[in-house]
Amino acid sequence: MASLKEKLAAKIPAEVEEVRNLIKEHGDKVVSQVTVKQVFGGMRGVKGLVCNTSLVEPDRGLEIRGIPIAKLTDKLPEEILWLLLTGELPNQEELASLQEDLKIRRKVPEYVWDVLNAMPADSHPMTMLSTAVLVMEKDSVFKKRYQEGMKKTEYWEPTLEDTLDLVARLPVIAAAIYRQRFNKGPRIPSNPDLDMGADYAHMLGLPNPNGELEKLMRLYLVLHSDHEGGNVSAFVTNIVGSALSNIYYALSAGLNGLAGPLHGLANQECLRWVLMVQEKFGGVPTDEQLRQFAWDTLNAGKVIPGYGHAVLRVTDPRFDAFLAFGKKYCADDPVFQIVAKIFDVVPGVLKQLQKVKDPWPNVDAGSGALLYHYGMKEFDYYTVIFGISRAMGVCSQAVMNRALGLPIVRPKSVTTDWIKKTVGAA
Ligand code: CMX
Repeated sequence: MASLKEKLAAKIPAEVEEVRNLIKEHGDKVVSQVTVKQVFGGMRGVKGLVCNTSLVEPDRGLEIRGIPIAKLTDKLPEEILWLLLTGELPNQEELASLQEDLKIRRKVPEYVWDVLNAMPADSHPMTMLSTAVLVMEKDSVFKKRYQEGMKKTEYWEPTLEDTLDLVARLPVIAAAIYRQRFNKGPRIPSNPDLDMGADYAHMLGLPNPNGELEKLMRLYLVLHSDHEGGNVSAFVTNIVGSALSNIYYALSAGLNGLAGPLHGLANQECLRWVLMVQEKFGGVPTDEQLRQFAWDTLNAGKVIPGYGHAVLRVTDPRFDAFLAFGKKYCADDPVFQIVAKIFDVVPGVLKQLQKVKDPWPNVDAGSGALLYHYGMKEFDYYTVIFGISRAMGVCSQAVMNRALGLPIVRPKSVTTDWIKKTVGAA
């Protein structure tokens, strides 16, 4: 049975060869053009990056290594990690070997706790997560091997080592942040008999009725794991990593991007909005009340969190998966019922705005209500769960980028004057 590293070592040479030949034979062919609107519009739609771990098509949503996310919702996060890296789902033996490896790596260095304890008590949980990741940089295997002078073709190996250390430790760190930041009592030690999602649920210390919280955590970690290469967290991790900064530096930077309200923080903002609805109407509102509330939000110059997307033009299949979970396990919960009603009403409102290209819910629209249902009422924390999941995708991308020997990223910027001259504007 091959370990993850052996499996990758066997696959990488062919991928490197494929890309080398592609560049040699077709290197000068055009795959994308850039308009002035795109230059000023966040490069939307410009094809200038490679990401083989996943793809997001506007009309289909996330596919991990060619498999639609809807077909992966019963998988474990560890299986998704293997899939992201190798392009295949693991067999039982491979999964067992990866889980064993991750369990050994779960031990968090003591200095991480010292740093977290020294932070201001009201620090945002995402700041705590990003800091904890950054402080572990001193133990990076990549950094050590680079200083010793390794060959470029070996870069991916210590990046994989760092990735596995990080992925294994992040749930432990994230659970500790939850307990420290929200005065939930001492840290709960990891249970080596549990898989990643179940162990995370266990370390949070929240009720786990009929094992539902651990089911939710597994699903959560699977759904947020990757979303191709151009979203803020993936892009930032990629750019920082391309300078050969180790993955701790790169992931910490990516997490800082995830902490923005237009990206990962939208899930905490979304639940805030749902609870405002609940408070204002004393429960589930009528369609008309909700429509008016949505308009009030928009007229106040705010976005409706959890709706819209830079790439998607259909309901996010990850939202569908959360909705299905809610219908199965907590259909009677009024907060979940409001989420379902928002899905009925808000797309119609956003369509009327016309400028919104995607009126449909994204992943952040439904997840918060489920966490809330299982007793996690501290919505400032929600993006942390997104972060530990997203780490699997962006770190896998980093391993592949190093395997392919991709260079430092350095697109060209121009001035507004240059653009004016180039397009013949007055
Ligand atoms: N509510 C109100 N207005 C919205 C909107 C929403 N949910 N979604 C888009 N718009 C507005 C934009 O703000 C923009 O307005 P201006 O031209 O006045 O600036 C206009 O519609 C066009 O935007 P777009 O091309 O449809 O969307 P973008 O690619 O620029 O932005 C996104 C995408 C996600 C930032 C945006 O839809 C948004 O702000 N949504 C709410 C926040 C959110 O849910 N973010 C999470 C996304 C998923 C994730 O990364 O985690």
